[in-house]
Amino acid sequence: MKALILIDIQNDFIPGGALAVPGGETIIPLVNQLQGQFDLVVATQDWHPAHHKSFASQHPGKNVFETVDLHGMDQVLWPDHCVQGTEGADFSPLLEMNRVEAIFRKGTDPEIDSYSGFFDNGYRKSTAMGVYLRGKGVKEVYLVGLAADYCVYFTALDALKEGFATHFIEEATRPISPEGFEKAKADLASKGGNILPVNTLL
Ligand code: VGL
Ligand code: ZN
Repeated sequence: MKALILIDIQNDFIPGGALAVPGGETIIPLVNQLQGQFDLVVATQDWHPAHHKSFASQHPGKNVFETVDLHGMDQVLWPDHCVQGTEGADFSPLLEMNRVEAIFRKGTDPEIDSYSGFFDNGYRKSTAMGVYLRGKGVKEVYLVGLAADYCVYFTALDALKEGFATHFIEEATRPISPEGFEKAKADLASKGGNILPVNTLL
């Protein structure tokens, strides 16, 4: 069984949103087209309470994109984004959601960030996405969505750790930073991930 995981394709990560990924909207037609090739489609949703500690607004005197220490871990400070119940946290209206069988929400604990769809950044809690996918007989996961150098990358790392054959579909993701994208791809490839050009699937 092969699963397609749609990562954080939410209004705030698309131009016009609070933490827009350049060109983020351009992946959506491709993501919609790819869904038909998979046995199972699931999605993750960044879903923060209003005063989440990953927000620069919660650290007086600090700026967006600075790094601080948060409970012993490095934390990049983000603009307020994907606040629970807001339009920014909604999936893009352009994204086909009918085939999505489950949605895994993350970033709900105000004290810790969560880039991966499997665990928070400190591995304190699981979303149970791994258990769910195994329960469905999934052996291979294909990752698409936003942002390539944060949530897609960290989800891919955990997918590898969880024992899934892991494919990162290059053209169906966009990064916050181009350097971050190159580093993420090199690191994933070195750890056994497959950087897959989309034309092999179409
Ligand atoms: C993300 C930064 C903060 C992402 C989420 O979806 O890549 N990045 N929260
Ligand atoms: Zn977030």
